[in-house]
Amino acid sequence: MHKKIWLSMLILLGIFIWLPGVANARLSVSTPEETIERADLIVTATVINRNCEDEQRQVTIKVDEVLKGTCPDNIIKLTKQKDEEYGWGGFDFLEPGAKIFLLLGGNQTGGYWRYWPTGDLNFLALVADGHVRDLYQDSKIGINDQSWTQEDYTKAYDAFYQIHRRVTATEALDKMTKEQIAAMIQTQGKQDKDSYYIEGLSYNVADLDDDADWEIVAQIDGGVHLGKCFIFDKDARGDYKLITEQDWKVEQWDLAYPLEIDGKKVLKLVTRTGGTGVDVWIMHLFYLDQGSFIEAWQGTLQERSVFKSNWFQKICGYQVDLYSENKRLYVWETTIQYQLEPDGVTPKGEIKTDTTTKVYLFNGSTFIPEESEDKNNT
Ligand SMILES: [Ca+2]
Ligand SMILES: [Ca+2]
Repeated sequence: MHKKIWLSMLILLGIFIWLPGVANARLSVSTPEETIERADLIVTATVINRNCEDEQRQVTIKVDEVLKGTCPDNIIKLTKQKDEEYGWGGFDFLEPGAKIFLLLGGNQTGGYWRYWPTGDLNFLALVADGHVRDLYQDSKIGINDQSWTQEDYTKAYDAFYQIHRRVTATEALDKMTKEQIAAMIQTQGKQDKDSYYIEGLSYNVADLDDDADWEIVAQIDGGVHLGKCFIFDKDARGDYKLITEQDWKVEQWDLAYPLEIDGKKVLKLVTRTGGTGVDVWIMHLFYLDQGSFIEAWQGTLQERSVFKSNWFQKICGYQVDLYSENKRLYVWETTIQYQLEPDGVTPKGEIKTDTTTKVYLFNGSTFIPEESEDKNNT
């Protein structure tokens, strides 16, 4: 209530600012905290293009992070006509390539979103090294008896940024310890607490589901063919929850290049299994769906086995045709079989090879063999 009265006083009294060349100008400005509150949208962005003409300025930015509000557009254009009395105010953007912290107003009209700076001044600051650094084209603001300097704005904006920004993977990892991850596995895992081989634990963070949080991927190596893997996802309360525990010895998390399939971020994981004389590498395709782990497909990548004097080998390749209607997954499999000489290495007699191709279709959830799809349709 008190705040409301104060606000309306501001409007009545007007706001005096010190702007070069403009004495006691009346522009739309507010205190650092009020500017943050007034903004519909607060983002960090990269300046892509800047066009300054005599009477109009236009800047194009690419949104990097949304810190407040919802922003349906990745690319935003801001335009301002020159004001005869006040000139450009603070509408003077940086060179293309600059990283900025920007406070915006926005609304939807006629099916399109329109954006504009929050107020006439102090809506733009530079971002560097994970902090809001300097207010750009700053102006000292005086409202009644109080005044706010560039530092006041920068400090308030940086404080807001630190709370709402997405931390980098390195920063997220710095906040975790192996003991914490081990404790999470021991308390949430399906096995008995003391049966996990924690000495073999390693972990990393990755964005598996395109939300603002990092997911944790962890694995335990217990031997050539023995291991476990775990994925933790943050729940609505901000706590990490174990969403899958697999008896997989992970050889490779291939998380950097997801396949975009039906809006799902499908990732690759290679595991290894086997036993005496048998060594098998398996490819898994998986994704997270609303906090659930879904394995979309698994298949052999390589298999080698020696049984007495028989050598068996399987070599496979796969490729998803992302341009096909059902995101067809092609799998090529070549088998090689022969007898071994007594040295256990040299082939003896005929080498039998056979290559087959299998096709799978994505049914919206997993990859199923094409033949079963045909059966379903007839
Ligand atoms: Ca995520
Ligand atoms: Ca998540």
